[in-house]
Amino acid sequence: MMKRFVLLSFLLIPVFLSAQLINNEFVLEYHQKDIQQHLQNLSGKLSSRKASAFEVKAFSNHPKNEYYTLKVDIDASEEWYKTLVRDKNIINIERAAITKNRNTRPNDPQLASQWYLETIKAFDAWSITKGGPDLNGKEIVIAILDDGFLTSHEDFSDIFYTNPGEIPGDGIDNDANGFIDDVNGFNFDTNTGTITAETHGTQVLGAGAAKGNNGRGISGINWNAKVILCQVPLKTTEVQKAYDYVFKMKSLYLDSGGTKGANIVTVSYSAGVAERFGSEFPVWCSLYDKMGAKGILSVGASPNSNDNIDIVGDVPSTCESKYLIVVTNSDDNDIKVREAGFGPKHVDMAVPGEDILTTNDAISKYSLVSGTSLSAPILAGAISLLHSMECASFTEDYTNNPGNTTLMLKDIILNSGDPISYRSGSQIKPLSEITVSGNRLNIHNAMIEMTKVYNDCIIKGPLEITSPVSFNNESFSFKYKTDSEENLKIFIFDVLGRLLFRTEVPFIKGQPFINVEVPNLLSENSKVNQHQILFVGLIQGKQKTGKGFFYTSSK
Ligand SMILES: [Ca+2]
Ligand SMILES: [Ca+2]
Ligand SMILES: [Ca+2]
Repeated sequence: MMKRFVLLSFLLIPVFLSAQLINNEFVLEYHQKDIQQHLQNLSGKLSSRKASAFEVKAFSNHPKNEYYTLKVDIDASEEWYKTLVRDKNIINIERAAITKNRNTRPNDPQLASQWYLETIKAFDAWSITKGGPDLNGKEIVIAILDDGFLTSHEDFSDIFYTNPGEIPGDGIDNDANGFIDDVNGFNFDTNTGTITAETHGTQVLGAGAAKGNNGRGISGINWNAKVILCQVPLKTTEVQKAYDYVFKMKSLYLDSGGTKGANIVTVSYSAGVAERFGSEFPVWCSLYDKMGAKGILSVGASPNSNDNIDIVGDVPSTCESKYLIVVTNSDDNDIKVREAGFGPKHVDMAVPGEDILTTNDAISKYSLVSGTSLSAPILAGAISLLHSMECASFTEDYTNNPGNTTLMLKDIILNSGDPISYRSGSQIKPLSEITVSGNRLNIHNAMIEMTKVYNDCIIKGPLEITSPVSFNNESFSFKYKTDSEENLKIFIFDVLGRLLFRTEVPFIKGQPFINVEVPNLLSENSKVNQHQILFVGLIQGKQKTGKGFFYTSSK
């Protein structure tokens, strides 16, 4: 009995001594309506005289919201906590905590370059898609949670999601989603739609989503990303409110058939609570599953310290959700940066985060910075880019079965990366020893893997006929690839170069083949024999290609 007591005390001491936890603030998950009355009843049973002084608030204005924040008197906080943990009516309870931004260490701006774009094969990926809407023309949205964003930065032109149902600045929640004036997102610090500038968030935002090909600054991974901004103070309660908002906006989007809310496919957060475990934050961790079931793949940054987080802890890195990818930081030698977290159970992969040129404050505009903070949004940008691929069956699967399709996408991203290394003393060892996949992100490889899972994906490139030409008396068809959207001119020649047929068809986005009806034309053409070699020629703008095929008339 004594032994048990000693062990328990030992386990509890660090929890109560921690500076990160806010001992008298809690997040509760509760399914019944009148939590005020329930807590009132509980407080009457507590021995502390100060137990009756408590303040409970729903996360947002929804009448049946299942998340609440609870503040109690500090002297009664231990008794409250023990009672609430035992209370079967409370589904989950956690203490609030202070979060800390993952570092972005400034570096010498003279070294400025976007070296990592070649490493993660972004240029090859951009030959397939540069981002933009999905095949149904629906916007693809990245949610970013951070401390603030310089929205007026020159390289953020046209990158922000705009809530179609919200009128800015009128103090009214026009779309009745529970958030007043949430036009480009929401400020969870001030409870307004006004986003204000902070350096960390501005650096994170640019790495993932700076505007590409606009003649300014840098390029994010997705040239045409739409970002929904969630400004969060360094406190877990507000972080969870922001995740809950992301969940609600995606749910609204799905429930309204795309007319309300936002088509959020990924959410990135580059901060957390170090040396804590997901089991201490059950409400927070459960949000990743809730978002994941709706099709949101979350990205988290491991700490900027050479720690095994499986052992020392980190939140959200140690949340056990399948829908969360936790990244560590790799450098231009493809080696894990020493000051970056690892963990064979909880750190999934490496993404470059060292010496990253990104957007900065209004004075310096751009800056070279380092840290897992940059790795996370780079991955989020890559996830959104994969959603922009022209893969009809992927887009259909994602619409009909968002949760499973998101898990499939996660598998592709983890497994298509390139294996890299880490330093252990003077030795170089495989990263697979200390992370889940052992890989560093390779976006182009991920796209190639997508085409294997979904065989209707369109790989863009110079004009080329990519399949044999099939032919019968009525029509001919072939698969092709192109990087242009101009009309396609199609010609059929015989071996002597005589033109037998010509037509012009519009380029159709998302259709990787051409099928041309030629009723009676060839069979009535005296030049066409029953069996002969013909050639199809394809011209689009200044590009030309062609292919021979063996024609056999059925007559
Ligand atoms: Ca609103
Ligand atoms: Ca409004
Ligand atoms: Ca740019």
